[in-house]
Amino acid sequence: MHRCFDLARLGAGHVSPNPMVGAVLVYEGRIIGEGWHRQYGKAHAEVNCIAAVRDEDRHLIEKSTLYVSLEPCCFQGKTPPCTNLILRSNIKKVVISCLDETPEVRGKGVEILRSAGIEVEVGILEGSPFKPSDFRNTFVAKQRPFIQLKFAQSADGYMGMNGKQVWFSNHFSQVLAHKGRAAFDAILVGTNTALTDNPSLSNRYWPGKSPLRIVLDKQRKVPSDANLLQSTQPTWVVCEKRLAKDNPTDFLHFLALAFDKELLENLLAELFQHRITSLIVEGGATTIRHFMEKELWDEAAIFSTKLRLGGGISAPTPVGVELERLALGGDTLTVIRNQQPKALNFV
Ligand code: AOF
Ligand code: ZN
Repeated sequence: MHRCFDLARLGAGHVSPNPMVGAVLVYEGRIIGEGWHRQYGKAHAEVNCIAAVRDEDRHLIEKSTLYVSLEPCCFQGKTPPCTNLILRSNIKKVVISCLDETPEVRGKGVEILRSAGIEVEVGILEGSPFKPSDFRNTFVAKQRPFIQLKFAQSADGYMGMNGKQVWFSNHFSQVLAHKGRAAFDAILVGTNTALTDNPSLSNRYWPGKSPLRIVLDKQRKVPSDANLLQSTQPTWVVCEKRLAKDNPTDFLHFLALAFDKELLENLLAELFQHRITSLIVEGGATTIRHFMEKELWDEAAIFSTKLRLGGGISAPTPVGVELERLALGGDTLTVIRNQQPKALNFV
């Protein structure tokens, strides 16, 4: 299953709003085929996995166990149901990590396989951090993107200085942060961060795409020459009112929303409509706290450094279960999973 997860992640940045999925076919301890969902609308992991089996091993398919990181689909979407392929291939055992929360599937894939006499195991590695199905399953079950709060903090618990950019995480942390940008659909910052740091929010240190940028700019304080308003990647300016001089282009979109108590819910509903399945909330502290107050977050990725700032803006303290702790040179990445993330189901 770990191998399935690794394969699945090769689809990061290419499959949204579909899930990343990986599959391996194992005969007596030997992998005879593996595959992953490579591109939205194209072949599923199971299809690529079975197609990858060499001619001399094809007679072993029906005696093999299929491991797959997500419940096989059972309806005709852009591609045919994988359950049909599994039945047709005469596979007798299927091991799955997570159910597919897509309403047309959600357990029906397993049911179809079991009622055909296939042995099915579900739930392997379900509690892992960064599960490849997290984005999709959160998106369909909670009707909002999977939300990661991401920030760096000093050894004495500060996230930055008032009105001044401070850079304190190391290059390993930066590379990993950009890997996240390649995998997530969108990245959001508040006005103060846009003004103080002038970030470009592009992905420069990892192969792959850059995410959709979103800036919360109620009163339109971010100047038009700010890095994040340049035409390198699609960008949404979320504001209270559109201005006459606004000039939307292919990459720049102005979204007028009321900056009231429901702002985040309304913004997330808009992202859901646009099939954005994953969002990084990059800062600043106030914006991150707004998401925390509403329990509108799934995971926090905190890069802790050894540097002491001696004062400044206190870092938020998201409460949840620690899923992972990773040493990155002198920095440490801690991943925390929210135990009570809120859904956005208006129905
Ligand atoms: C799988 N294996 O590798 C993936 C699945 O429109 P389609 O044909 O791409 O199908 C969409 C459905 O398939 C939806 O339920 C989505 O969660 C699932 N994705 N399923 O069996 C895969 N990527
Ligand atoms: Zn499928």
